[in-house]
Amino acid sequence: MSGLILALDVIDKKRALKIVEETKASLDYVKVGYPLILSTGINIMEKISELMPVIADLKVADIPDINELICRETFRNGAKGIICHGFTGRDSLKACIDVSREFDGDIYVVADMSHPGASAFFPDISVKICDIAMELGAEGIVSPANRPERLRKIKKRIKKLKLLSPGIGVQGGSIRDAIFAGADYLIIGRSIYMDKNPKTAAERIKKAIEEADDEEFPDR
Ligand code: O7M
Repeated sequence: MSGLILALDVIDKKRALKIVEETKASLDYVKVGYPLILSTGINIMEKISELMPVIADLKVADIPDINELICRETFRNGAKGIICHGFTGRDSLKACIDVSREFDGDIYVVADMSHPGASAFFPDISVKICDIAMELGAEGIVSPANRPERLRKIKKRIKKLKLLSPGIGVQGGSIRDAIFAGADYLIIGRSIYMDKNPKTAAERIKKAIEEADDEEFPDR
């Protein structure tokens, strides 16, 4: 069964918590990133984690010693998972994964991206990133749903590692394509929090995920 991760890219604390309260029955995780953390403070992760497990999307991409410090502070402040970049190489990613073990936390590694400019680097480096992430024991990979053929190749490569996929709705990807390509979790933001009723938007999306899951698809 595929899951739903809310990308909570709002910058108001009250609004953020209200959206989580309203939508949590349809969610598996809440992803918080720089917009919310920088505008409201790092404590927002503890607050949200009282309602839902939090994945901190910090796209960590520094030298190993600094990655270690970043990840430790992030786990200490309530994150269950952290999203890191993989292009920095094995030692930098290993520093993140070593810290995750201290907290029984999860590291997810970006292996491709959804915006047009990403094509300057991806997918040339995607397979290498996936292989390093698998070798080091990452929990999952992030790769976008608006490039479903690339997503499918990544899932074939990473097999049992979780595949988290953004780029749905506003960025052009579809729920069905993402699930057929092998996504385990869909990362969705604006289609939920910009809706005039985030609760029903999340319910609608959850239902569409369940329907796609139930469809027969030979190559899955
Ligand atoms: O559904 P949206 O377009 O409003 O939000 C998409 C979220 O996914 C947003 O939080 C982005 O930071 C994130 N994302 C991408 O849109 N594209 C990527 O290539 C990667 C991510 C991401 O989650 O990286 C970890």
